[in-house]
Amino acid sequence: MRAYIGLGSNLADPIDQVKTAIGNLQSLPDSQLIAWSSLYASPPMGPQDQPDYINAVAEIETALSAHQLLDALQAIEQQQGRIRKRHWGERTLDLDVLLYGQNEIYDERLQIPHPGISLRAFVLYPLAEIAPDLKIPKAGEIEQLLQHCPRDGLRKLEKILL
Ligand code: A4P
Ligand code: MG
Repeated sequence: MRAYIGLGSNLADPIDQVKTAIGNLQSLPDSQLIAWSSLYASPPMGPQDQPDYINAVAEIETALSAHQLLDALQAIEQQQGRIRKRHWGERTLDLDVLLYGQNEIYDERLQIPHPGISLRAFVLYPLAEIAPDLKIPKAGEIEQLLQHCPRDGLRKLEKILL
């Protein structure tokens, strides 16, 4: 299954956190890292008294189920010293399953497509960088979504070399 992972960090050297996490995605079981976006910086969504975020999006091909993938991503969050302070607040590393093929999953552990995708510039722009022709279940063509999503201070940084 083709899946897209959103990465975000605003604590403990966020650029390094996101680079390390993309490296860790290379070691996911039964999966292959296909592509990853540039890094992006943006002001925080939510409480404003927290540092700016670094975000990126990665594309994988995986034989894991969506729930196995979530388990593996949460293990990476733990391994990188997961700190969460408050809702929409600062964190060392957040890994979200944005899309799992064209599947729609809504249960107590997973909401896919991730509900924030179509409104969050820090998800949509990096996602469009690596998948410009993507169609998002329920939301539509990514190109259309981008046209209705202001950049909100989003800045494209470097492309990471692994
Ligand atoms: N969960 C449900 N669906 C999913 C999914 N598709 N992918 C559940 C991953 N997890 C999913 O996660 C809580 C639970 O969500 C998980 O146990 C899983 O079962 P969490 O990471 O602890 O918390 P959260 O819901 O991600 O945190 P929160 O506080 O709701 O924040 P968001 O929505 O992730 O946003 N500003 C900028 N500029 N950039 C950012 O990346 N991120 C946040 C956090 C706030 N502001 C930001 C950014
Ligand atoms: Mg999350």
